[in-house]
Amino acid sequence: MSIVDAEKFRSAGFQELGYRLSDDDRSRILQYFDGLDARDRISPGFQAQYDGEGDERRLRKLRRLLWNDRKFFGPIINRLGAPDVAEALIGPTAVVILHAAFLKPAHVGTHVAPHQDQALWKQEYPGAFSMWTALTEVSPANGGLHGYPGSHSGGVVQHAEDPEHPWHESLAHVVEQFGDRHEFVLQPGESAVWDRMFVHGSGPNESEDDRRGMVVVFADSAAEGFRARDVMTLDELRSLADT
Ligand SMILES: O=C(O)CCC(=O)C(=O)O
Repeated sequence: MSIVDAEKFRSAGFQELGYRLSDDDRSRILQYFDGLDARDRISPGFQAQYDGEGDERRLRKLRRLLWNDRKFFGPIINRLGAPDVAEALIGPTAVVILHAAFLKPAHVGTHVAPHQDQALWKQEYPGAFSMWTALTEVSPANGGLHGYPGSHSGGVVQHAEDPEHPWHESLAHVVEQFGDRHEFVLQPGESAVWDRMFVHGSGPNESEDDRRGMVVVFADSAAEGFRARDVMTLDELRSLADT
């Protein structure tokens, strides 16, 4: 049986997948990010962003993880079952286009404004979805992660500049129209998937503990005009699995 129920996913725009990432892999990833967080400077290839300033400065976001270190992240993404999820939701032409970490550090972690991923991308990616995995506990107490069931069904909604949410354009001004908000309450190692149009965001982290997550984004390389800066096919990804 597939990890994901494609029909339910298409109707709600998201689905929680339960426990996908082993504690071993999770500790290895956390150590990896701690190592980067402890450095004054890290490779520009990670396109690092920070929350907080001075002594309080902490890593907020890292990008292009798989392309920076395919030997480390390739086997882990395979063990997560991500290639099978991509095959179930997109088909054999699915490719990875993005792989990032959202590290929302304790005390200084800022919110992620409600948005649709597709609205923030320069390219149109029909069929694209994200697989987000909790590396720590995730709940409203630490900034959490939330989304709006069914919000994917009306296509791209106009986003706006929002001084309260500096990282990117936001749907905060119209979020009520999407109805009840679903709070993702995830245990470490649990994953969720969402559609490229699914409206989601997260709060500031005022707690004592980091709230960390890692996201892999898949798109359909067979879509008309498909192009992306980074592309990894399912065959390439599966070739990185441990033998
Ligand atoms: O991890 C978060 O707080 C937000 C994640 C997100 O917006 C995304 O993966 O598109």
